Amino acid sequence: MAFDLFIALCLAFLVPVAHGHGFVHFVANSGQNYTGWNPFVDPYAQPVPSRVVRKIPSDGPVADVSGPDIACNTGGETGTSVLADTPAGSGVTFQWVYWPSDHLGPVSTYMTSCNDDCSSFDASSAKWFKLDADGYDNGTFASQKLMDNNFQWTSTIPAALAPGQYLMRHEIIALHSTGDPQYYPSCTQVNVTGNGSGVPSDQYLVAIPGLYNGVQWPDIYNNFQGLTLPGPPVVELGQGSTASADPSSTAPSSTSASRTTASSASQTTAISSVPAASSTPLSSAPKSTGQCSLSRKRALGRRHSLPARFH
Ligand SMILES: *[C@@H]1O[C@H](CO)[C@@H](O)[C@H](O)[C@H]1NC(C)=O
Ligand SMILES: *[C@@H]1O[C@H](CO)[C@@H](O)[C@H](O)[C@H]1NC(C)=O
Ligand SMILES: *[C@@H]1O[C@H](CO)[C@@H](O)[C@H](O)[C@H]1NC(C)=O
Ligand SMILES: *[C@@H]1O[C@H](CO)[C@@H](O)[C@H](O)[C@H]1NC(C)=O
Ligand SMILES: [Cu+2]
Repeated sequence: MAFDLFIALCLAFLVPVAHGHGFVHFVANSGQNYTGWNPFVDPYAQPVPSRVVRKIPSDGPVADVSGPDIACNTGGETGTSVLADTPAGSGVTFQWVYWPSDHLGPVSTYMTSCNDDCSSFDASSAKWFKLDADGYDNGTFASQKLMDNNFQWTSTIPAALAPGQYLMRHEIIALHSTGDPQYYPSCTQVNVTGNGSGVPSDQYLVAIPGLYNGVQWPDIYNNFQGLTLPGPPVVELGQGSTASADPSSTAPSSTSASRTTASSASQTTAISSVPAASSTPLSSAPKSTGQCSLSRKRALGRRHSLPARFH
């Protein structure tokens, strides 16, 4: 049964459609617009280009929230040789090449220090702080907002952040397949400039993997009450200080908050050891891991001939 379905899905890839899922195609800051890592072009170029965006293998999702690939996408634990010089306090715009409108869900951007050298920094063991996270607001999913904004999402680097090398982890989560969330993380290497000395205190830090362990996303089609996003509050830096965690200022657990802010974020189990909920074979079969015998590249581009819940 499961095998027959798998074959059927593989055959369905033969029906041509226009698009895959999309990925971060450009990253623009106040000074420059950088080309991101294009998984369908860059690996085949001579020479292979160095991008400020770490490599991704495809435009498909990461499914395992407890493995290292959830940090910076598959293979993104390791760095590239270039960074985007970006002033503290300025915005960084992530430009997606495409996004399917039925892949509804949250958008968020986290950041972590590379400990002076992003090129050799293992993202999967990092502690991250949240710049922004948006789920569902007044009838609109964050993914839709991104699409409506010319497929762009802008996140602002805290003005007081100490200069140095950082990773910006920008992500869309697609919730169209109930019980089988799809994570599309992407990491950009930035060299933050400025005179700040701010270092986020522990209350703002979370491990990834860890952030999504045990998180149960709701069915967005039935009795949907809104989204509560996991993770710490949006980071706040004092006047260049490294103020230690103050328990009384910890944000309380929220209700069905749609937009996560410093005051409404839910303090979930940051580094829980609860394993990720296993997904059903039905919805996990066509994950974009190139498991069909077809060329992975071609299959990815054709996945969208299937109903949304199949990809
Ligand atoms: C970056 O450049 C690309 C290609 O020209 C363009 O499509 C995109 O809108 C630019 N992004 C920003 C934020 O300027
Ligand atoms: C909520 O959405 C409705 C319908 O689109 C719109 O008229 C209203 O202005 C929105 N409210 C806010 C606070 O954005
Ligand atoms: C980062 O920016 C600082 C300040 O402009 C500069 O001195 C340094 O060389 C940059 N580092 C890298 C690796 O580009
Ligand atoms: C950092 O401080 C120096 C010296 O005070 C100043 O010239 C420079 O403009 C400052 N840079 C920023 C980004 O504030
Ligand atoms: Cu899809």
